Amino acid sequence: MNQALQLATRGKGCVEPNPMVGCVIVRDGVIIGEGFHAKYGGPHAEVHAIQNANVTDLRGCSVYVTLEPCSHHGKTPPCAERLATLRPDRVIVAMEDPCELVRGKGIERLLEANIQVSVGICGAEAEKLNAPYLTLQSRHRPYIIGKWAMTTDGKLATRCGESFWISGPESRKVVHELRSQVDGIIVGSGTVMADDPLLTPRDGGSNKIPLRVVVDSQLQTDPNRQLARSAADFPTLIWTSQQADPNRVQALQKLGCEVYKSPALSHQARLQALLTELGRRRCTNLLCEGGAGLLGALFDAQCIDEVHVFIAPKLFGGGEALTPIGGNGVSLPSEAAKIKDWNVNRSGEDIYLSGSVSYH
Ligand code: AOF
Ligand code: ZN
Repeated sequence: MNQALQLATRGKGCVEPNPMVGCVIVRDGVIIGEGFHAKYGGPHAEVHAIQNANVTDLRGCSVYVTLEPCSHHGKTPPCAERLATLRPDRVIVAMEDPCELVRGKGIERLLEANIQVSVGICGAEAEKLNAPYLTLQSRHRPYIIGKWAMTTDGKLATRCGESFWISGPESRKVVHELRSQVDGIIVGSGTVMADDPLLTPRDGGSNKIPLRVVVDSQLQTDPNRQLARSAADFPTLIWTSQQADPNRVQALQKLGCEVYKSPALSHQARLQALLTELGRRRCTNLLCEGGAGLLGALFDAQCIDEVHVFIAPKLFGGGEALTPIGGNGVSLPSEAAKIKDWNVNRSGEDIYLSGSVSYH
């Protein structure tokens, strides 16, 4: 199952909104076939593994698969049916597929065919691997990754708002890799005005073009910003309110931006409406690159699911200099959100920390 999980990760950034799935077929203690879901709309992991095994039936085999084999006709035919026909002795499943169309029906189909089924082997690892898929299925919103670079004294910028550069080139390369694996990148309008970012993956090695999203209640995004000027080539959604200046809406739309005037009245309600809309579009994972205001609003709504933080060996000082997460925050240390699965790495001169966030 560990080998199947390892294989599954190779679909990262290419299969969403589908889950990452890996499959290993074993006969007499020897691996005879392996496969993974490689591309959205393409064959499932089981199909690749069966093809790789190159056998006419699976009698005497154990099939290890990181997700319950599907039972429905989607873009591809049902894997459970295919396995039922090929008759392996045993199918070992890491976790049930929470997708409404499947949810236990794949396992049922295998049992019906008198195939032995075990569920839950490496279940926690499988759930961690597909946390974004699970978030989209259960909360109907994207899995949100907060990313920032800060000085050792926890500053995002100097007291004058200057931030180029905090992290080193190696860390900036990691960020481009992260960008190339997500479906969307979100920032607040303050970040667009202060940093004029392009928010596209470069040096990432993937062909994916994430949707760029700007949270901009006052519609401050100037049509001269790089983000607006490149909207014909890179999809851009600007999420604003009913107060938005119609002339500016028109200017941004002319450049290719999608401008959505949310009817919701409060900032929090508009943010929730945005996350719901992104979920509806099946945006599975969303990278938030700041600023402190947007990260704070997401944190207060308990919507930051994972963090990637670069700490540079520099000090800015300054009581007015911004720190990464604004908003209200918690009042007691005992109310702190906790970071699980803490990864601590070096990235050039910086320290690179990442982990998932738990609010309870
Ligand atoms: C599997 N094996 O490797 C994957 C599964 O539209 P389709 O046909 O590609 O089906 C997508 C759904 O199939 C997806 O939402 C999830 O429930 C399941 N994914 N199932 O047996 C796989 N990727
Ligand atoms: Zn399938």
